[in-house]
Amino acid sequence: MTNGQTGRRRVVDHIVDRLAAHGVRHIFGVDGANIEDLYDAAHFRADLTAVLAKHEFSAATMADGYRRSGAPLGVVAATSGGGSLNLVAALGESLTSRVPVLALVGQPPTAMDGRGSFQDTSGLGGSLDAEALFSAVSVYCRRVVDPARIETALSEALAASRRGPAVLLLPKDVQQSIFEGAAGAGLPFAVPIGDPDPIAEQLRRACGPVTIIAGEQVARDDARDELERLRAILRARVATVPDAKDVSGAPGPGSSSALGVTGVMGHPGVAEALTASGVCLLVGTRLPATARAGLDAALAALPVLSLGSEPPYLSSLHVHTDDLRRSLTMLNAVLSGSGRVGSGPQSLRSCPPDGVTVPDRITHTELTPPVHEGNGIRYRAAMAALDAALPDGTDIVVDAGNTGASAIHYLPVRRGGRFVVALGMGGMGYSFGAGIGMCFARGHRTVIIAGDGSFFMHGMELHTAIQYRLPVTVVLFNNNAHAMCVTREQLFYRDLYSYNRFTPSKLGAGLAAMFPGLPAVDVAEIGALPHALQTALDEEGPSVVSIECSADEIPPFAPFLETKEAHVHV
Ligand SMILES: Cc1ncc(C[n+]2csc(CCOP(=O)(O)OP(=O)(O)O)c2C)c(N)n1
Ligand SMILES: [Mg+2]
Repeated sequence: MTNGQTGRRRVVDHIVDRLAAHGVRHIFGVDGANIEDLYDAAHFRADLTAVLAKHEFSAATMADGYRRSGAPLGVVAATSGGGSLNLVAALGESLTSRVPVLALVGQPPTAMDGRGSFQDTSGLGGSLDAEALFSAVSVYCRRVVDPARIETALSEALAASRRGPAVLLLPKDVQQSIFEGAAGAGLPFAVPIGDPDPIAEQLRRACGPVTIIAGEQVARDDARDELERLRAILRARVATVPDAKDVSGAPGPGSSSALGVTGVMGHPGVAEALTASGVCLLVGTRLPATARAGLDAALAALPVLSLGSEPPYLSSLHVHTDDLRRSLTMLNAVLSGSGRVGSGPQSLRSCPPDGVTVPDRITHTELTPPVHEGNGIRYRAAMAALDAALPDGTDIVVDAGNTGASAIHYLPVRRGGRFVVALGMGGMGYSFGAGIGMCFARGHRTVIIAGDGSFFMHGMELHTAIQYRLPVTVVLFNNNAHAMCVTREQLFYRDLYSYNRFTPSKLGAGLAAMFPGLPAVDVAEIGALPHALQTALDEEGPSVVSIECSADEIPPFAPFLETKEAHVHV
C-alpha cells in the first residue's frame, strides 16, 4: 500500500501493511499531530479500521481486551506528550498479565530533540526519557530514529509481543520517511514449545485424583479444547484462577468437573478438592497471591506440576512452553496412548496413567457474606438476574471493587462466551475500554460490569460504543461509593469515619440525558431488574442499566469474611 495522496510508500504505510498481514483488523487510539500519519495510512487500507477512543488509557485497554478475547494482537496508537503518558497504566496491566499488545507512540520530529520542542520525550536536554519510561511497562521498547531500522524494530516488537506489550517510539519525521525496504510481511518467528515428558512421567506416578488449575495462558494460546481433552483423559477436576474464568467449563449443569475459581474471590470447594487430590497440575498460571489465597497448605502437601511460559510462585516441577496448545496436544497424545514419551531408545511407550483415580463428587460451594439488612439490590440477587438474562455466547468483562468480586464469584461464564477481568494491576476503569475492544474483536453482545467509582474514572468511553453503535450493555452497580474501601474502613479501621462515600448520583438518568437515544435506566428494586436487563440486551446498539445497591453490603471476598462462617454447600 502507498499513501493515497502522494503514491509514495512511507514508514507508516509499511507499518499498517505489516499489522494487516499479522491479522490485525482494528487499531485503537487517540489522534494528535504526532500520530496522524498512522491514522492516514490506516485510512487507505480497507481491511484495517483505526478506532478513535476518548482516552489513551481506554484505547490501550481496548487493545488489551481485543487480544484477550482472541484477536492475534492488540494495537494501540497514541500521540506524543500527555497522550503517550496516558498509556502507562494500561500497559502496566497488559505487562503484568502478559497480554500481547503493540503500542505505537508518536514523538516530535528528531531535529528538535533536546532543544525545547513541544512534548519532547527524547530524554535529551533534560527532557522526559520515554524510552526509559516505556521500557518499564513493556517487554520490548525501541525508539526508532533511523527509518532504515523500522523493519527490524517492527519484527522484533511483533516477536516480543507474544510475551506482553511492546512499544515503538516513532518520531514524526521517521513516520513520514519513505520506506526503502521490500514490502514483505517479515519472517515468521520461532516460539519455544516445551516438551511435556517430565509431566507425563510424574502423572504416571501419581496416586489419586488430579486437580488442574488453569490460568490465563490457556486463553492467550487458544488452548481451551486441548485443556478439555486433558481433563477428560485424566478425569480431572478443573479450577481456574480468577482472571481466567472462561478457560474451562463453568460450574453448573453439563460441567460437573468445574470447581470454580481459586483465591480471594474463589470457591471453597477448590481447597477441598486439592486436599483430596494426588497431584495438582498448573496449566498456564504462575498462581500469584490473589489466585493462591487459601490454598497454600493444600498445595504444600501435594506434588505440584506446571506447564507454562513462566515458573509458578510456589515450588513445582515446571516445564516451560510459549505455546500451550502445542504442548498440551503433545501431552494428550502421550497420555492417551497415541504418542510416545521421548524419542530415544529408552523412551517410554505412551499409556494412560494407572494411579490416577476419579475424584469423589465435590459439590459446588460459595462464600456466604453476612446478610445485609439495609436498602439496595443485593449483589447475589443482581448476578442471579444477570445469569438468567444473558444468553450463551455473551462476552463479559468485569471491573474492580466489591462489584468485581461479586461478579467473579457469583456470575457463571456463558457457554462459548468470554469472561475477562484485569487482576494484574486491578486498575479501576479497565472494563470500559476492554469491553469495547472485545466487542470489536468478536462482533457480538458484550456486557461490561462496573461500579460507580470505576465509571467515574473511565465510563465516558461509553461515547465510543455509541459512536460505533456497538452491541455493548453496561451494567453499573451504583452504591454511591468506592465501596470496597468503605468495607475496609468498616472492618479494619473500626468504622469511625468514611472517606469513600460519594454524593449520590443517578447514572442511568444522567446518561440518558447526556446521550439522547441511549437506552439508560436506573433500577432500585430487584423485581424490576429482569425486565430492565432484557430490554437493554434486546437493543441493537449500546445500553445502560444502573443498579442501585449498598456500600454497606459485604461482598464475597475471602479477606473480608471469617473463614469459619464463610462457606456453605449449595
Ligand atoms: C485505578 C485504581 N485506583 C484505586 C484502586 C483501589 N480501589 C480498589 S476497589 C476501589 C473502589 C471501587 O469502587 P467501585 O468501582 O464503585 O466499586 P465498588 O467497590 O463500589 O463496588 C478502589 C478505590 C484501584 N483498584 N484502581
Ligand atoms: Mg461503588
